[in-house]
Amino acid sequence: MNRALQEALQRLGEPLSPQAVAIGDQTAPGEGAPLVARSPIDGGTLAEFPSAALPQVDAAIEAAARAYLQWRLVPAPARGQFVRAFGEKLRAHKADLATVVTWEAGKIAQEALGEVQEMIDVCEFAVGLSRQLYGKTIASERPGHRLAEQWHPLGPVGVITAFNFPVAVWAWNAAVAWVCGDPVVWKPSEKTPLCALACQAIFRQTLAECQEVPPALSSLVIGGADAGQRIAESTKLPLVSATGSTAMGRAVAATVARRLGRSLLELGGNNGMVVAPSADLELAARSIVFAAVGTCGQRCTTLRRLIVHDSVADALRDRLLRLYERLPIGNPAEGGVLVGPLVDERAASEMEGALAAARDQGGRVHGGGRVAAGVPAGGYYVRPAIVEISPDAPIVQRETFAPILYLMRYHDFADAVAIHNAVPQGLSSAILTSDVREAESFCSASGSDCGIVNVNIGTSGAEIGGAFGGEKDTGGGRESGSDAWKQYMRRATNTVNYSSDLPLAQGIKFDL
Ligand code: UN1
Repeated sequence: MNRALQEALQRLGEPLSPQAVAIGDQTAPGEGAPLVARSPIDGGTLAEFPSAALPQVDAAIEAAARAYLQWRLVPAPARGQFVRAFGEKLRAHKADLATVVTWEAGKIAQEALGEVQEMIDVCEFAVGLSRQLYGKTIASERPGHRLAEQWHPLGPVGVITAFNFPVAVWAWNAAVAWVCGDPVVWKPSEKTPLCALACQAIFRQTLAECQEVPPALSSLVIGGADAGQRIAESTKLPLVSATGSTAMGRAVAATVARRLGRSLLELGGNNGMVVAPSADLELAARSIVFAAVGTCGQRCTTLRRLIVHDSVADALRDRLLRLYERLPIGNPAEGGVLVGPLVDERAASEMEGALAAARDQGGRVHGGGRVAAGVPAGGYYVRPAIVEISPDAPIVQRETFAPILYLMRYHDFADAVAIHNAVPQGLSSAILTSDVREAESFCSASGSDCGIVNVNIGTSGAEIGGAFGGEKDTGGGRESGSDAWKQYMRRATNTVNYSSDLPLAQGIKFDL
């Protein structure tokens, strides 16, 4: 294991012999199939240990259910104080946690630090929320009656996350769930166990300094798809929040729906940007490159489809190609690098397959292909690609988790919006224009059909204060900011009669 990573883990208080199960402050070795985590940087083994077995997943769920009985009684502002303390620990460990993210997920240092900052931000948001879990008072139609809503904790929450945001997405869920009164059982991606263990280590440190907190407020089970399935099946988890592929989300949703549980899904994106003739092309180029090649094209918000007015398409393409030629590709732990590796061999072959399909479908491919020189051996480094292609090509319907940007042309604004919406996914979208009519119509009911609709910025890099998620195959869930907290609570509608009469609603007479 790399020295910098080793030292970061030690400072985080995570022992270098990882164990697959953590229930609060107790850890246990997994009793399931062996698991190996490799660094995308050089393919080197980072951790090798047995994964969690299903009875261990059940034990974590049981512990969370018991912790819930205690945690729901702690006043929400006091729950917020725990999240505040956790957020402070994150601040102190920001650089170390980012180092773990870089080595395990292959993110460049700037983006890894940004990911940890999202965790800190959502903790701050949740602390504020802990004093604002407001219910409504409603005018009762009956005299001497009060009609109001209360929001109560929901129960333990199952959280399933993906490799590409190995710490932030858990924090979006955990920080909000905790202030809402819900313990969390986390199944991270098998590709990023050390990131999860580091978060649990920070949780343990916070726990040691806080009173009244049941340890099983946070548990971790590192396992495969069967562990995720167990979480989806458990009637003890009223909410399951899952981030990942649409195929995974469909399986989780069907299982959770069978038991009438709640699921919160944040699945695939196939994000598009319309570039209008009035767009500032300098700003366009910068926002496009960050959105298309950041995290090596492995964000769910990555820009995958560029829909450019034909009057500016050639100029923009040439500008982008010049920038793409100069992209520093290499070891993400080294300063100055902007594009790190793909996560593994499978991701690299999927990228190759998508580019081959694009060529077959009439696409003109610029870039793509493996980078072997000047990068660590053993990692999958690729040259980001731009593909000029027709919007009718079937490949543009698919999310390939790699830096491939499809460039399509349009003539009429209405066509651009139609092309934009003609994919199964609906996460993030953007328009670059100086024309307020175009901007507003893209944001309107007949504009973009996505959950995130941006003007004059790219598709990725959302702030935590907004609700994050999207429509159609993206799964419909909303995590993080705004009123996403409501999904982590149950609503009780109270009608209180403080009169000595018994008038019935709807004016019903029922004289005895
Ligand atoms: C994800 O890729 O799953 O908006 C989350 C963004 C980040 C979160 C991405 N704030 O790009």
